[in-house]
Amino acid sequence: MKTLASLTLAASLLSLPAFAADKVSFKDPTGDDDGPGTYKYPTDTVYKKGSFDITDVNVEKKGDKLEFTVGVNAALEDPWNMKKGFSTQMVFIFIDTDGKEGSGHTDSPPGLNVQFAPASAWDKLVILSPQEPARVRKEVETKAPGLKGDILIPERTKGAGKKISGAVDAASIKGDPSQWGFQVVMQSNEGFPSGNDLLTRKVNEYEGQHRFGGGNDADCDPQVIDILAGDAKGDATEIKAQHDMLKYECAADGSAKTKATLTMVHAK
Ligand SMILES: [Ca+2]
Ligand SMILES: [Ca+2]
Ligand SMILES: [Ca+2]
Repeated sequence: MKTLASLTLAASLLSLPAFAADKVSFKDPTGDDDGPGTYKYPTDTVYKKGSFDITDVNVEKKGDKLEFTVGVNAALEDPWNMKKGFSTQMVFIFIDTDGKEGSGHTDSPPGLNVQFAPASAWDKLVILSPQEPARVRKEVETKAPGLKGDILIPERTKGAGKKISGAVDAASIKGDPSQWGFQVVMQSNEGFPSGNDLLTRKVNEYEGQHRFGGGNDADCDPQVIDILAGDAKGDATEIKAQHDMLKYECAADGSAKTKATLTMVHAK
């Protein structure tokens, strides 16, 4: 028999408009690690098939930390001896905490060559990189000074099995994760980035030993390999949604005529 106290507690929980969740999860289909549909991996064997293919994303509150875990479709390796359990991947987790049109950033760190729709302007960005946090921080300070106040770099990022994870202080991002918008962008860790690129690997017209192919030699193409799209439940229809979102057009001089424009996904 239920006690009056437990019935009252149940009723009060039900009446809460938005019940804070400690965990938010998304899924992404496999086989869409081709950006807008045309991208090819670099030819060197360290860029293992499936290793840039996002399969799932989990955001979990653990005590005073917020932990981000991104799954890929291949066992992680550390061919460049970065000592973090992975080497070739780099993940950008964009978060829209307020859901307000035009509130936040619509531009991205240099090297991704994407922008965000005003309704999906991001407020915080968590970078999961196999580089030392000090190196990532220095890159952010010199190459994205206007964004640095909203970029968070975990003190420890690690790869194990097929999962890349890192945690930040929960207090550094305000609100309830179940109500936030997310966009997770897979790139490749480039220790010798070109020009002003923030540790990102270039996508060119033709793939090379350390260059993705299927894009453009200039910076009008979105230099991203996999993103979340649609309802982010891993449905095959999300592949087309991703390819549509990453559509771009280059002008004759290599500047962006139409830049790929990202939107957020939401937990449902
Ligand atoms: Ca995927
Ligand atoms: Ca390019
Ligand atoms: Ca995807």
